[in-house]
Amino acid sequence: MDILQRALSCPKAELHLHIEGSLEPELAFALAQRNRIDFPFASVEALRAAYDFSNLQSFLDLYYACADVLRSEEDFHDLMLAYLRRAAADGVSHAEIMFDPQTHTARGIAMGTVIKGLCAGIDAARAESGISATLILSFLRHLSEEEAFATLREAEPYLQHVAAFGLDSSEMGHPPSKFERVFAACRALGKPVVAHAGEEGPPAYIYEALDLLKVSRIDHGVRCTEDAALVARLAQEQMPLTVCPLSNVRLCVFKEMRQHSLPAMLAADLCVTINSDDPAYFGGYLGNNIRAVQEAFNFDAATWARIFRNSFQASFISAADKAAWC
Ligand code: ES4
Ligand code: ZN
Repeated sequence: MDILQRALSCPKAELHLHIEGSLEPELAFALAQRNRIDFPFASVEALRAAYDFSNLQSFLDLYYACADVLRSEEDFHDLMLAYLRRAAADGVSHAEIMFDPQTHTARGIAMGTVIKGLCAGIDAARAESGISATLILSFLRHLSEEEAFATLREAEPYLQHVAAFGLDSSEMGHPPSKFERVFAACRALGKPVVAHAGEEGPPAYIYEALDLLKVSRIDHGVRCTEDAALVARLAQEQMPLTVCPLSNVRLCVFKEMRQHSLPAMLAADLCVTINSDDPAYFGGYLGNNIRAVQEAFNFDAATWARIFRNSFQASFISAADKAAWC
């Protein structure tokens, strides 16, 4: 078997995936019809044609608009099951999945509807293929600290279903420091925290995520290579970075895959993982990210083995389960 085929079939964990970003146009149209919603696109093709992004915000505008078709517990179940089926086909045996409750509660969808639906999808997928998955409740950083605290309060009855907390949405102008107190409250619940930092934002935001939010992983972090001292620290601490190659190219963080900082990050001994972010919007699931990276960089088998070992090491599964996978 060649290196690519082995990489595709190797057991791996996916640690950076927004469930709302796995909403395929076909499912979006089906849910719009089921929920009798006037969807502002004429066809699946017209919607796909709108996937022409110039930066993070241009994507987020469409991503939030499409999420409007998600209304019932069944919708969230169907979305989750569809993602986990595709992930399992790419060799994913464990996924830690972000969801944005504020995108839904702001539209009058109850927190319980979102979480119960997503958990039902996780249970169905596990029964089908054995894949395991947990949820990361992510706060929208363009909203206020007060709104984040209100969301945390609404989630209280469901915290047994929340493995960790995250921070996503528009990065520029919304530094991690804005959520220092929210994240302290999350950590006081005994849960790990992660944050998007250094996707579009500067290395200073990565320092803030480490020092103020006390994250266990940095989501993206690809701009760390602009700061040698930061790279040295991330390597020394073996701080995991959840890199999303196709996302970075689609959102113009890098002009093309060959310009991605991934090889430099690996050369600097960083704990890199590869993930799909918003696969319905960015050109594919984990398998397609692996194919695109291999086409650009032609990694050897040991590098792929290291990346997938990192994915389990960086996950929030038990030490015993890590030992079994690594
Ligand atoms: C996101 Cl790529 C990205 N960055 C920040 N927030 C997000 N939410 C969904 N995808
Ligand atoms: Zn993301």
